[in-house]
Amino acid sequence: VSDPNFADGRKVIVHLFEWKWADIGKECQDFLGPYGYAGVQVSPPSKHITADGYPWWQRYQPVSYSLDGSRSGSESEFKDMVDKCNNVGVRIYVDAVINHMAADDSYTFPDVPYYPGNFNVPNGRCSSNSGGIDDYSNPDEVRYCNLVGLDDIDFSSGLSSTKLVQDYLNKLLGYGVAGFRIDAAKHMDPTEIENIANGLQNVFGGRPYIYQEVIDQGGEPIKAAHYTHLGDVTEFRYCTEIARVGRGEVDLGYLYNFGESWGMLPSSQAVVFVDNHDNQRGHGGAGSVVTYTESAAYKKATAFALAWDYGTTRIMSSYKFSNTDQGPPGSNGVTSSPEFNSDSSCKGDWVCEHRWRQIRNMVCFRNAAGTAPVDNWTTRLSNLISFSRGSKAFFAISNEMSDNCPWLQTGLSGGTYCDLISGDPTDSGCTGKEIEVESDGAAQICLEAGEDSMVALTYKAKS
Ligand code: LM2
Repeated sequence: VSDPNFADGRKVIVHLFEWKWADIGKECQDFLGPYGYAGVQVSPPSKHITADGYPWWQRYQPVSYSLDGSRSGSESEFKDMVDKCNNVGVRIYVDAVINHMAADDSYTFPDVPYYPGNFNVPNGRCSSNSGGIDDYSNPDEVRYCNLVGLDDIDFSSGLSSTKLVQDYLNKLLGYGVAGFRIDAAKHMDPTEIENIANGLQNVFGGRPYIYQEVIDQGGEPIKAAHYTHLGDVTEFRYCTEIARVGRGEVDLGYLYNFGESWGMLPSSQAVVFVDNHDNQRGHGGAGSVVTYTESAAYKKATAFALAWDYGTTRIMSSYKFSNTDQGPPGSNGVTSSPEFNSDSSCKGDWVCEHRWRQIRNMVCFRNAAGTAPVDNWTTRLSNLISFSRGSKAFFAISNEMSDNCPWLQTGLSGGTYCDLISGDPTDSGCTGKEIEVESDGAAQICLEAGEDSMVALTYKAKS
């Protein structure tokens, strides 16, 4: 359950939020495969409600387990996407909304079918007066009452989980999906998730990858750690800390033990991200996160996240929005396809953080670093640090107000390397900075103050 089923050498998932299946298949072939992305988290594929103004959150209100009737496309388009992506070594992870169906007073979803007897509120399992979650200090209420009015499924009898597993999750696995983000896992009993997970068929010769969305900022009785025996768990405390790194609000020197010793989950169980589709727009446990709108801080936070050896990393790929309900680019609820500039960035309202050079090259960095541990940690000035990943890769970052050119130990073998932050390696050299590493691994690294004040080298990008 904790093996992401990545193809060899790949490490990073991107959430292509609200992208259409056909566009994702193409993106796998044209971009994600070639640049070494490991997987895509796709928006919920089940049939969903439509609401006034076609907000993005329609997708979190399923009305059946049919794969026809989602804004991202049809069942056949979904299958085609999975095939295309798998063929280029990119896995698909489905955002599985399984805790609930849509908000509907009838508790009746004939296409599943589910009737009132399939839901916790009509079955008397919810103890709050309102039928909603009023008290987050009461775990039963969090799990058996309706989250923001959404009809909360009763999995206690096995009746509902059989339908869910057979008609939806196993069907997706049969199409070659590699695993699931379990939406609202905090709102489900771990034993109920376990029963569901046990019913899943194998994929890629092993168990499907499960990562559970548990928003645990501390202070509530339900903890992220209550779910780690079932699979990986999202680590939301990471978002707050990494935002401070990007914005220069924490001395970088403190990061030498960033991870579990900061009160977060063990690295092998954590799924980490700078922001997600909820907290980037003030939903879902928001907090102070950094997003594409602060691009300088965002690039630094993401680069550090990808360089540092903690957690399984997921990159957010967003669309621009001016109000927090706004659905994806398009009109009348029909999503548009992304279009690309000649520098490969996205046009218009698709942000495509995953295509930003600094971010896509740091995905290559993480792949190159592999399992090599952090080594050669150096603090020069309180806001200039560097470290290597064994002898595979080297990263330096500065939040200093001045330019600095220290000599640093890179851990790399001698030679000329292309910096992956300022440019790309080419057949004849580098489009960005070239860095000379001496035979003893030392190099003079210049970090100019301001945006992109980082240097990233890997053994693969020698010029
Ligand atoms: C999640 N994780 O646990 C998702 O990441 C999050 O995006 C989902 O909420 C939530 N759980 C349920 O799957 C989103 C959105 C909510 C929205 C719901 C359902 O953040 O604002 O709620 O999806 O569409 C909306 C309205 C809310 C209303 C509800 C029911 O905003 O005011 O509640 O629909 O009609 C009365």
